[in-house]
Amino acid sequence: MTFEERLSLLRQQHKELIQKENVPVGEHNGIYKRYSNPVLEAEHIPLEWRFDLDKKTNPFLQERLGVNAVFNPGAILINGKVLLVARVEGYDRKSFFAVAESQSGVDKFQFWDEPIVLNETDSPDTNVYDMRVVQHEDGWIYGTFCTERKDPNALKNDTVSAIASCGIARTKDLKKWERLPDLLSNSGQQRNVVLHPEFVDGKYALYTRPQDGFIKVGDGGGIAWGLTDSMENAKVLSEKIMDNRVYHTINEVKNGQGPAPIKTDEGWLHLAHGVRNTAAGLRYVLYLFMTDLKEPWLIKYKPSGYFMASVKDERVGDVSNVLFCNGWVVKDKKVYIYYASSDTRIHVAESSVEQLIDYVQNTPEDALRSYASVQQRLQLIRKNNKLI
Ligand code: M1P
Repeated sequence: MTFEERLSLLRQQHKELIQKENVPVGEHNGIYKRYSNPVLEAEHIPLEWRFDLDKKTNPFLQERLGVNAVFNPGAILINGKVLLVARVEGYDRKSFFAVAESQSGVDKFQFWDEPIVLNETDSPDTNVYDMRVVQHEDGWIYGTFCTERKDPNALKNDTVSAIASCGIARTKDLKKWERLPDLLSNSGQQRNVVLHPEFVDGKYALYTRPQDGFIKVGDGGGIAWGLTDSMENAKVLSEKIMDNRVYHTINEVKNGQGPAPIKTDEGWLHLAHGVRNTAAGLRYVLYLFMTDLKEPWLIKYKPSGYFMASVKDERVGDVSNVLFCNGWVVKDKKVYIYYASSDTRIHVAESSVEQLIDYVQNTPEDALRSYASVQQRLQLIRKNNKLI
């Protein structure tokens, strides 16, 4: 095949992929429905970002800068379009952010011409990932993300230990970003920091996740709540755990706030991830809860167990058995949940605010013991049997 033929084939395959329509698949839980195809994968990345398309310098049309995965996107609705700020990870293991947009929110996502250029602070990031994108009532769109650097106190031969902190940037259009200083807090490590969209007591409010080690939570852990006077020099001096880790539950090992919560008449709807350990490694699932409208750190409803866990092809990837979500949008009364599976690809699930409120308010809480869990189920069975 000539250079020209191969290029034309690559272009054709890419076009077909990004124009593919997506359809809901039969899901019978009454809570949400999944869509059949991932909305973004590594293959969606434009050819110009991966190949040198100049025949003179690349006669074999080789891929020069491969992309390994596209996952964990922030999400925002602007002028009726869904914009995903995806985590794009190259073969070199470095992640960066790139915006892809779609009119429908379920298919035909297309990347903008170039990835986001995020300036560094005085302490350059080694890796940045998992941006939460929030339209704040102060008028700015904020991105909070994880910035990872080598632990300066690591022993000489330790090439693994890292420090995770919360990076902050803001924008009006997702094109031009202003990098702000990283969040200061008393915790050794911070990932999964999310900005609450409204002021609380005149301050910016953050959902944090204090932990002692990069992977291990140590004495920390749990989704916490903290306030800061400004986002230009964000500083959280006190973090109050609002959703703790609990023995033998889906978030026994750790958890983290997903996207910013959605405001409803009944309270703030939250989506989070919970992690437990297994013989096969960590298992990440998604769960939902609702907090008080005026005091968003107070949990009013928390259904037992998970809301979504990986199924079928979602189960396998770079880090298998992981569902992670840091982006959702409300569009035309529907809620689109952009979740990533196994640190590899992005999917969408569709629900509505009404369905999610019903789910959080009417699903029993975790009974915490097998006996009590059977009682919950008996209650359901006997109620149903009376209907016959
Ligand atoms: O590999 C699973 C996830 O692990 C981390 O999440 P957490 O901080 O909750 O452990 C992040 O690296 C996330 O990107 C990743 O999907």
